[in-house]
Amino acid sequence: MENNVEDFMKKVIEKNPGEKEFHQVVREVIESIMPFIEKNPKYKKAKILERMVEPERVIMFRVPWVDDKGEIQVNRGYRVEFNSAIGPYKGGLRFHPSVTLSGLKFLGFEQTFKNSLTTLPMGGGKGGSDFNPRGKSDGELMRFCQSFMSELFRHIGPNTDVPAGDIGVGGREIGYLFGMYKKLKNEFTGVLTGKGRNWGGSLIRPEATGFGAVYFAQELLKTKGEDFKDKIVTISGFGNVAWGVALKLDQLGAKVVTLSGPDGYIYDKDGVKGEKIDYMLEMRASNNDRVEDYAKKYDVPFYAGKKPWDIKCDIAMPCAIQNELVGDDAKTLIKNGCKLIAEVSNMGCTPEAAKLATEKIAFAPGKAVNAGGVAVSGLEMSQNSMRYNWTSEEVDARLHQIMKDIHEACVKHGRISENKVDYIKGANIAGFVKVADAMLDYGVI
Ligand code: 2IT
Repeated sequence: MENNVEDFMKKVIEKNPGEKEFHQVVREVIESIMPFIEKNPKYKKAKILERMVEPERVIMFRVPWVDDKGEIQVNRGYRVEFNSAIGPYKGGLRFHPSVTLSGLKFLGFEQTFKNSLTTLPMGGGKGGSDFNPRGKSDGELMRFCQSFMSELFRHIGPNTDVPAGDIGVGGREIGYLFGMYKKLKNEFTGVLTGKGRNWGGSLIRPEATGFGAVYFAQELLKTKGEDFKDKIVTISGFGNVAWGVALKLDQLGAKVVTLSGPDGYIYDKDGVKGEKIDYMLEMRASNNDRVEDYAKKYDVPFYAGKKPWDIKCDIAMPCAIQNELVGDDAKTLIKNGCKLIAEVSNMGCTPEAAKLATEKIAFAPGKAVNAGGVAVSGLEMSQNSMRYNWTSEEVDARLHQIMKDIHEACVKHGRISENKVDYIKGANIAGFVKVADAMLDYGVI
């Protein structure tokens, strides 16, 4: 088995040199799926894994735009259309200076499994640009988005590829992107999700990733006879995802004591609640990309250049970016009595951190925990197709049920003993089967 994983990885590394994040995510998936494949030779014979690690299509393009000083800037745009076996490519757009092809291939691969887990008919894709929104004016953001869409529009469509937001892309950016698409195509369709309420967006989509993550963690806690009441939770990030998590945790009586940004983290021992949660939206809209403003406004300690994982907590929920919680952080959390690491960011934990948490406490992987965001995107697509809007109660109830179903699927495929579930294994196998079976049905294509 070990050999099979190593042989497989050797080929993936040779074929995709230097793509570190992509190698990392493929290894994580392959390690849990290989034993399953060995037991089910039909997948092996059809070379399903070999086919799944190759994106169906990669689009890379120039994005020129003019800044406020009249200077021309050139960024690179991407869309990785990874897998359309069970539906149109679906996944967010990330605008962040760290964006590379490797990073988007990791995210697109991960998205394929995540979207399959949601139970909705969506394939996997991801895109974005190395554009840095920090410090940009509204006009600059708009011109960048318009230039980006003036190329992307010819590759996407409501039945082909449906992008959404991710880091650096929220409601405002989706507005600029959708406006340009609509103009170029002369069509009003659900080609993007995360749209504004008045032009085809779904209620609860802004909250969905965070709410879904908390619903998933709630299910996991339930298996241990626990709930969120009076729990101390450390979270990282301060953007849309962290906001939704903080909002739902506050409703459930937990106390969120940290937020973080690229500048460091804040520690609020009284809890991030009430208007402090609304203030997170202001920080995001300011384009300053820092949390120190929170510390100044609410007079709480700020730790420059640090991550919040040395604060004592019951539950840790990383909500920022990949590999933000490493092995040593996991050790500190476990030593301080943390009982669960629920990864909300995509691949937020390094393999060492995820393994430690799985063995010693409990761990839930991002592709299951954060699937609520794309799940409500799927519900937005359904509403757009029907030309109808559901109430927030209806969308929230559907989201809640989907997260319960994802948790159940993880338990079904990931149970390793009477009181232990390997959620990484469970999520990977559950996500794989649906996509793989569809690929078998299509033949070699
Ligand atoms: O990582 C993710 O699942 C997202 N950024 C959301 C994707 C979507 O299509 O809503």
